[in-house]
Amino acid sequence: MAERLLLTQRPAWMALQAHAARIQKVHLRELFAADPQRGTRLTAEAAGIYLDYSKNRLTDETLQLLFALAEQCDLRGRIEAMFRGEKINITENRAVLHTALRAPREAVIVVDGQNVVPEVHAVLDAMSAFVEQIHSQQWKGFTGRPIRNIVNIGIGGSDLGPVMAYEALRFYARRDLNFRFLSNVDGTDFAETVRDLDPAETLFIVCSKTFTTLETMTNAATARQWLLAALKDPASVARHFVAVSTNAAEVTKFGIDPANMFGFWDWVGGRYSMDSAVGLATMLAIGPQRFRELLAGFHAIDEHFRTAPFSHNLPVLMGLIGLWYGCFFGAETVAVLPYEQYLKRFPAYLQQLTMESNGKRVTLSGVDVDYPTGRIYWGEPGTNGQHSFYQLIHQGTQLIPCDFIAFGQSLHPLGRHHDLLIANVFAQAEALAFGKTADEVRADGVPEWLVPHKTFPGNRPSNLLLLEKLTPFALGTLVALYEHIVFTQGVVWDINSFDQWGVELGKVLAAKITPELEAPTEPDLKHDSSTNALIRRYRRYKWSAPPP
Ligand code: G6Q
Repeated sequence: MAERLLLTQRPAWMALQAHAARIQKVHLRELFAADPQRGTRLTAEAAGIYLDYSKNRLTDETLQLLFALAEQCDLRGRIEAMFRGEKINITENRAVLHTALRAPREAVIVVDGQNVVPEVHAVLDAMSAFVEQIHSQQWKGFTGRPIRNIVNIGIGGSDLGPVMAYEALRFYARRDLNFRFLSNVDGTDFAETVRDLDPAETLFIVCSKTFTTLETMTNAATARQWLLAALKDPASVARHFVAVSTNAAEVTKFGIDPANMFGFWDWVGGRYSMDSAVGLATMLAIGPQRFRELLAGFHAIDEHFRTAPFSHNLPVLMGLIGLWYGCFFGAETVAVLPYEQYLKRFPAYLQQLTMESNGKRVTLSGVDVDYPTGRIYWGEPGTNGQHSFYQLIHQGTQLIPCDFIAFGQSLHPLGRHHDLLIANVFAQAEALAFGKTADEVRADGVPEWLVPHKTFPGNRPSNLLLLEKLTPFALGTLVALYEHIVFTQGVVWDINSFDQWGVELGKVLAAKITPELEAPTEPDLKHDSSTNALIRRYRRYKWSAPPP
């Protein structure tokens, strides 16, 4: 184990600081001019992902220093600790073993003296059997009708993964089943989700690790009422609800047959769970075989992350390059820009994965950090974003490193569409890196007063991930890539990427405020003056509303 120094006292960190002062003055134009091979040399490839990181503001020396920093932070040892099932989530005293969810049947991963891999495969087998029953229509609704609608009720990690994967893999999804994802406690979400559904043909998956989450349990209870209003018999619940959870007692209390509960374990964090039973909706959509291909994609990147030298290791490279901008260039955000319409929910998924994991301000030993940690992830699919926020990335005052994601083959090859799409992603990365100088603008005959407006400074960094085709396997590789980027950065920052205490306070306060909104007469309010006034105004609006 490396000596435990504060990050900013590590020799590589200090060297990077001095080095950054030099690199900040260098333009990507100069770096490319100095090395004609740069565009092929600064690339890496694994599990079908080709990463071009040449358009980043770095040199070989930068990379060496970043690798040295990773070594000094014992990244190698920490990777092994995670894969071995050590309880690296120290604030919750838990192992972090999402990698076990995609381990092959014969693998052995021991947690608390027990090999967890057989359990993982037992759940996958149970999920597969259930999916076959729905697909073959052996499983029928209470009135004997086949299931045509699947509604996943969950939130956060029990929603964002399933919905992202469903959208991403829709090309492979059964079109005879209608999938909906209900998450928000806002009644509008429930109303719009079920408005055109027939209860007799609808199956709800109540997806909640704890089975106590306010939003999910509120929606599940409303769904239960909705079903019973139509089918009248409490026995119908067992035919129209299944659960994904670790809490068998609460599942049974709800009326779900425990035989129809698909379990997972406390060593799977919510935002790392889309490849566990939380993926039941995904498996229902794409079938067990393709779900296993998805898992194989995850596993391929796991193996790569665990074994490849840092210099060729995609998550390590991307994690360290991201950290380089966050810590040494003041970059506060990262744009993730998939040029693939099916990945439209991928940035939203990554927001939770990255920001809930690395939005931390104390080290593992509880000391305040004196360097920036988790950055803001955001993005939209291209080319749409080009007609909206790219302006700021090209000519604004902030440095926004971009991750572009593109595929060599379209799932819908229509005329010139795909060439046009891909020409745009390559063009954007090129324009960001090299820009357009004032002289180049003048050479176009632009009048002098307009030149500053039409000049592109360039030197705006990006990674480009190019894959052959969006398949379940490819999606698995992409998600695992970002999971391990998060891990790499969390290790260097010396933070716990696997807890989320920051979501608790709001929950506690909301539980206090709810009865204050519901009380028939105004209660004694003891909040701050702003919160008190807002509660009073809400109560006025609420009680003045006409009855529904
Ligand atoms: C994820 C978080 C959080 C969690 C949701 C849902 O890492 O822990 O987003 O997934 O709060 O929790 P349940 O699955 O327990 O309902």
